[in-house]
Formats: sequence, C-alpha cells, structure tokens
Amino acid sequence: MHWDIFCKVIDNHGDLGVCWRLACGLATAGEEVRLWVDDASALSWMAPAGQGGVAVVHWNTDSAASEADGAAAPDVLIEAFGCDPAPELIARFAEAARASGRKRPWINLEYLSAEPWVERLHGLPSPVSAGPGAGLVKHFFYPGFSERTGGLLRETGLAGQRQRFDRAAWLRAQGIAWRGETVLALFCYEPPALPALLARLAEGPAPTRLLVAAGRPTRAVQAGLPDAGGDFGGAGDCGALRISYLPAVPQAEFDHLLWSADLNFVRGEDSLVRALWAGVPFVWQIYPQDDGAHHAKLEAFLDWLQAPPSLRRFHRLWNGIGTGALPALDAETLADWGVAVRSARHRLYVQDDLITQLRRFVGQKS
Ligand code: TRH
Repeated sequence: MHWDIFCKVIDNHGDLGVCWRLACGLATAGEEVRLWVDDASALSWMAPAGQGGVAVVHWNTDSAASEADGAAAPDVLIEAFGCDPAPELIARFAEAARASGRKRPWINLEYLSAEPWVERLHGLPSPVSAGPGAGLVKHFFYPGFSERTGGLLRETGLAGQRQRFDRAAWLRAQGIAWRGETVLALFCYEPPALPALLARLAEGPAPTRLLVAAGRPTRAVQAGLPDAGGDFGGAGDCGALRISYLPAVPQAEFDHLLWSADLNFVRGEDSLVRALWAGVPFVWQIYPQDDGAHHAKLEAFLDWLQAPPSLRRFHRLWNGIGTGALPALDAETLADWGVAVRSARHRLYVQDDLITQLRRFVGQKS
C-alpha cells in the first residue's frame, strides 16, 4: 500500500528522527512511503544515503496545493504528533476515499509515554466533523512499553547487529584513542547537574572517556566544564576526563555510539528507545514542558523500568527535580542499572514492534 507520513519539525531532531525511522520500517516491510516534511535539512546527516521505497516531499502550506495536484492520494495517511497536514492534502485524501468507496485509515501517531492513560486512548477513533476531512475517522495510535499500546520501533535483525558489534573497532574507526577506560556517551539538553557530573569525572581517580554528541550537548559541556584553566573547546583532557566531541552522525552510527558506551545519557523520545535496545545503563533527560507535565511522564517511565532507587535519584537530579549530590557511578551501581535495563529490554522484545502493530491495525481499519 501507499502511505503518506506528515511531519513538522518543531525543534530538536526527534520529530524527524521518529518519522524517518517509521518511513524506513514501512518501506523495509514492502510499503510505498512518502515522507512529507517541512524541514528535511537534518536528513543530510541523519540519513545521507536515503532509503529505498521512501520519497521525501518538502511541504509547507504554500507548496501543498501544487504537491497535492501532482501526487496520487495515499491509501494510508499518518499524521505524526498532531502536525495538522495542509487542507489541500486532506481534501485530496478524503476525495479519494469517497471515490473509491473504501475506508482509508487516517492515523494520528502520538508521542511516546509510559503513563497509564496511553493504554486507554490507544486505537480510539476520533470522527472528523469539520474541514476538508469531514466524515473521515482519525485513529489515535500510541507508541508504548506494554502489550496494550502500539509498541516501539525496532528493526528486524537489530538484536543480532547489537551482539556482533565490536566497540574497540568502532572507537578506533572514529579516531578515538580508547585505552580501556569507562566510556560515557552524552546526548542531552542542558541538564542542571551536568557541571557537577563533569567536575566529578575530572577529579577521577579512574579515567573516563566522554563521547559528546553534536549540538546542544557539545555546547552544554563546553559551558559546564570545571575551570581547569585549559582550552576545553576542543577535544582533550580535563583532569581524569578525556573528552571527544562528535560530529552529527547518521542514525545507524548514533546507535553504535550508544552501543560503545558503559553508560548512556539520552534525551527526548527516539534516543530513549535506542538506549533501551542498546541494553546499556542509561540516564534520560526528558523533553521539558513548561507546566512540569514531564515530571509525571518521567516517573511513569521509571516505574515501568523498575528503576533501582539510585537510578531514580540520578534521574530526578539530572532532570532538575530535587537537589543534592549525584549518586556515585561506581561499578556496582552501573551493574545494578544494567540489570534493570536488560530486563526491560527483554520484556519489550517479546512484544510486537510498532511497524508490525501499525500495519495490522491499518489492515483492520481499511
Ligand atoms: O532531538 P530530541 O530532543 O527530539 C525531541 C524529542 O523527540 C521530543 O519528544 C520532541 O517533542 C521534540 O524533539 C520536538 O531527541 P530524540 O527524540 O532522541 O531525537 C534525536 C534524533 O536524532 C534521534 O533519531 C537520533 C538522531 N541523531 C542522529 O541520528 N545522529 C546524531 O548525531 C544525533 C546527535 C542525533
């Protein structure tokens, strides 16, 4: 079938990151996919090689009408994160549905959360009563961590690739002079506890290799480093802390970054899921929301993860909830966190992945 996915880039990279991964998963499953996105610029580094079966269409309200004229209506319309596709494109979809006399599913793909209400809303219909889509029915599709949600994006063969990964070879290929020290990968916004973490790592005594992702993480580290009098704008040592700043890399390489670490710091939505598949201890900085709604979302996730107390405490401090000293990142603590993550990953692996569930759901609604 022919699927149109609509994506609007709000900020950061997750909207496009999730939609690209979704488009690739559908194409790999044999579907024809068009990804309509208002700002596709990040694909230049996130997916430089593109993906067979996925066409990227740059859309905005001005271009939508002309794009709609030239393109056949899809069999399935995916509206990612409530991005509200242009009315011309909805009208074309509605017209095709009426003309064919066949129901064409309109799916609202929602943000990821472990909160209990997700299970209640997942799959519910929402009749469209106004506008060019009047008469159609949207369905809410919620990703999630339990059997009663739409599951998580997980490519076939991922576990095998993960098991075959050679961290020393990958680090060497990145030009990182790894000498067996503990590796931390950092992908964050501006966590309030970052300066304290950097100061502690710089004190040692054991050396740590910190791999810093491009963009906000790099700027946050350079702003948060203890004043050691040196120039730490570039890669280099800060006491016992050995820092490598990475360029923006394709999604597959971003996975390898997470696989190479002993402890991952991730953020947002997509990298959280990738950290779970990596099976390595991780700390998540949730996407902050003004009304503090993200606090409940964070607690719900830590409940689902069955996070040990030290991991809960670290998460609260990392997300600016509460004050005090960060828990120690000693071997025993990381081992404890690793058990929780791999147990959670096992629970997820016995569930169908999101593409499988979405295709089944669409088949039922067509
Ligand atoms: O970038 P994010 O903070 O995106 C956020 C979240 O998705 C949030 O839920 C959403 O509301 C907001 O955007 C609008 O974090 P996230 O979700 O992990 O997305 C990052 C994507 O970028 C992910 O697909 C991984 C990818 N990435 C690379 O592929 N290479 C890189 O070098 C880096 C740094 C990221």
